Amino acid sequence: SDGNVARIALLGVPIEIGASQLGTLMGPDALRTAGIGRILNQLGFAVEDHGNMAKPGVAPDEGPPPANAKYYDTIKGWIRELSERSYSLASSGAVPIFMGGDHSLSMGSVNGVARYWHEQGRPLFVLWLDAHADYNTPQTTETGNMHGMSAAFLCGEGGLDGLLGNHPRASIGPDQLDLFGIRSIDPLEKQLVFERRIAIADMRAIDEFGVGVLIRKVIDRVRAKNGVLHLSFDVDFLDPAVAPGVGTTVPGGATYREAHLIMELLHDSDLVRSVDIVELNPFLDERGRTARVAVELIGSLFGLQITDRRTPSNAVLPGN
Ligand code: NNH
Ligand code: MN
Ligand code: MN
Ligand code: MN
Repeated sequence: SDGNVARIALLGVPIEIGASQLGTLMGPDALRTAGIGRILNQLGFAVEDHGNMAKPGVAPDEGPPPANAKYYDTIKGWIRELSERSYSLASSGAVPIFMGGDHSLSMGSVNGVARYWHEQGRPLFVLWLDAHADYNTPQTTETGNMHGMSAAFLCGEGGLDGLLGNHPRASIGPDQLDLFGIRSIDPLEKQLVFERRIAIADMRAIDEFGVGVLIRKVIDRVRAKNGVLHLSFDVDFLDPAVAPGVGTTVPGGATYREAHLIMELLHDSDLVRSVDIVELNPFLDERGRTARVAVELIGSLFGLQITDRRTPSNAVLPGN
């Protein structure tokens, strides 16, 4: 062996209170049971499992939390600690996989890796595979659930400004986010996303152009800026028929093969340096199906191929 095997660091982040339904705290262990470590090992990676983060202690009292942000004080405890863990895992040279847990965790995981890549002088782009835009602020949300606010927070939107306390905030620009697979968006959230000119491939665009063309556009944009890519994979991106084990299923999602093709193209791009897998709710799953699909997709993302021959890329992109 070459002594320089790529390392993947697994970290479980069992947050559940950012979501509307309880149960995502079981996500990390379901992914382990479904074989996330084994499949990565078989692909030749050195896999280090850092276990699950412990529930943070009582957060310091910093005055009244913002309105319309449920469990703000508890979530701020998770996010501050996770941001530090994420920064040090990225600094160690490993590819971290953050196993959720609900999507509020991305406020910490992405903040940490963004801070690291900023120091390296490479912009971090974020691909948000999700049925939802997660671009709410406390001013626009209809539910107060913080898992619906993480993308907005990461792009520097106001309203949760004290969340990180004195931990560094490393926001990305709104032009470094790609929302992909979207089919549910709240009215004020929609307005904000359009004002910020966030790139969106909604399900209508996916139906019309296909994921191959649209993912290549994402990849080209990252390459053009010498950036790296964080994949934030909300399993409700998938159609509920493929992935029933989520609290917020929305009909009309990605098929099994569309999702695999995305992962295969991302693997070939060699740009992905960190990953979130979020919103898996084993309490709602059917005989482990959703956990298994998520692990199979991680396999494709890290190089599992149908044949060992590389597919020639001859796609012509619209507008290129
Ligand atoms: N937009 C809704 C909200 O803010 C739903 C968010 N739910 C998600 N996001 N599952 O991925 O509450
Ligand atoms: Mn989400
Ligand atoms: Mn979602
Ligand atoms: Mn590879």
